[in-house]
Amino acid sequence: ACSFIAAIPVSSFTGFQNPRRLVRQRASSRSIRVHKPVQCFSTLKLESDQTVVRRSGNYQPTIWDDDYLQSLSSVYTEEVYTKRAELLKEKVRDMFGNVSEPLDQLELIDTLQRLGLAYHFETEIKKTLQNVYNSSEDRWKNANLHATSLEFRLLRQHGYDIPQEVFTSFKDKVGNFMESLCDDVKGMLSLYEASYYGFEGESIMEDSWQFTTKHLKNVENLDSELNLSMEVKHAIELPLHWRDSRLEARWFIDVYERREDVNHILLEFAKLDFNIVQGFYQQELKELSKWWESYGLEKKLSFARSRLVASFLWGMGVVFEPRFKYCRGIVTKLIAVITVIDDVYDVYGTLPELELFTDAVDRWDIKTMNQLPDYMKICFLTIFNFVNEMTYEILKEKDFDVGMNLKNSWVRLLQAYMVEAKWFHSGQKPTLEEYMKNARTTIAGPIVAVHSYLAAANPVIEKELECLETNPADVIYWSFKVFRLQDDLGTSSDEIKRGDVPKAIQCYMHETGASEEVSREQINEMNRQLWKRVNMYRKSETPLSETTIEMMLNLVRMSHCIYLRGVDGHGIQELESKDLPLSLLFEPIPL
Ligand code: LA6
Ligand code: MN
Ligand code: MN
Ligand code: MN
Repeated sequence: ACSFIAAIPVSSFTGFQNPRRLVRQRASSRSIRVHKPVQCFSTLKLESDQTVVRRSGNYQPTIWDDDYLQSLSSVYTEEVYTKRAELLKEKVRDMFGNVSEPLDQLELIDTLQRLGLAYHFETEIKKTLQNVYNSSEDRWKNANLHATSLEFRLLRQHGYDIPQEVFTSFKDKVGNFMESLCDDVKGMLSLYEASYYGFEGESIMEDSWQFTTKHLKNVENLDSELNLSMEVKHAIELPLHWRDSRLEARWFIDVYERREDVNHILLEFAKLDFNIVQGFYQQELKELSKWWESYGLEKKLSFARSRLVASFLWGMGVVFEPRFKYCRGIVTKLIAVITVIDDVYDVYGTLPELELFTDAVDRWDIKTMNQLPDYMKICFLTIFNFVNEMTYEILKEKDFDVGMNLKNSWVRLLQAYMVEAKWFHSGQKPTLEEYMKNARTTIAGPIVAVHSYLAAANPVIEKELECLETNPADVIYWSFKVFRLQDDLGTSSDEIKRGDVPKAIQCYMHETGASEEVSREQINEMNRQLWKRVNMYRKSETPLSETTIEMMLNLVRMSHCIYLRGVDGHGIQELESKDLPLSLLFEPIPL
């Protein structure tokens, strides 16, 4: 029975001999799971007659099961609707020729972006912004706060060099923003949104944020202007720069409809396009759900989360455009699998098992799979098959072998999971810095980066791939820290109750003696500062294309939305967490 050991170096003498079949448990059981004794080698701390006490995340089964997903149907992918949408699209395209005032042009672009329609008019938007940029010299002396702020925001968003000094004309002699601006709520709101495009060290931008935040919080309850006060509330909750664009579209379409100056062509097109895209998503979800069912993890590994629909939201967050269906599917599958594997490392697996598993994935050989307990064989094969399936598809499509790139990105994730598992099982408490260094990998940003890049890029550029794998450019590096901090804000309360390593909030509390509430505020503030750095590095020299960077920032934006208000919108499916799938994926907008 020991023969396979000979081939394995001493460092991996962590194998179980002839693992027994696991006792299957139901997800609904809340009791601690006690399994049959597992026999192991003496190098392990476990004695052969010791029982393994397993924990459970007490997660609920998915509320969006395969039966539900297969029952979805949308009329909007039918030709009557897609034809009508094409017609409306041409009418909107004409609008670019019919607006000549720069402010009107900028507002058209902003409205299209917020309605979720900008992706249809990339060329027109680029051209218009270039014109605005070329002719803006004099207008910076403009006294219109809204116009200046909107222009600043859109130009920075699209990569133009615009100095913060455009706002000096709104400051008094001592350098403070003029108090009279506070009456102009629309202008203040625009300045507030613009302030999120600031770079590290830009004091005027920081002042704009301080100034507008303070005053907008006071005007949240303007009774006279319901729409405007709703917009203020919405912006204070999360600025545009950090919002997922689909979610914003769904919200903004309703707001736009109530505006006095609503353009009915834009409105109709926005609703129709939203519903058509939603119809495509539903078709994709049906296919993905069949795939997920074929693995059967929900039944086999009932201690773990089965979260296909939530995973799809992340995929949609990374790339929402219909033409990126493949990439969206890959991200969905990847995150659904990671969510299960994460539960194995955080909750269910014993330390020796986890070492064995990490090692098995590193070896990437089904011959070494037999040393794993049954439940881990299933995990191993899920990863193995998923990676091979994707490798095959990319080889077929792009003549490029990405097998080892994908596998290695998994190994890096699992090794980082291992670091956390060792901390947890030894009771060792990392410092915030130590924790974050590792946690930017365990949040899965790096592995999503490799998979989504390989799925979307054509051709694959080796230098870009290498940059994502080994030496993450600053813009990505810092943004994944935001991603991690967002997850910790949303999930760590339950994680700590369940038993886990101290997450960012607890490390911070531990180090500074601050209360949880203060620590949470500080972490939010860290995120705001991190975004400034991200904004700054976004413009620096990097092998990464604008599209690649945008995909990764979109992932981070989705984390702001999924974990909004400190709620675990990925794992928990109650209350507002249900609203996201409902409003984005399942319920069309009434026309
Ligand atoms: C978050 O769960 C989760 F499911 C992950 C797999 C993280 C990766 C990314 C997503 C969802 P949890 P942990 C895009 O909060 O253990 O358990 O890293 O992740 O904090
Ligand atoms: Mn976890
Ligand atoms: Mn984890
Ligand atoms: Mn977490």
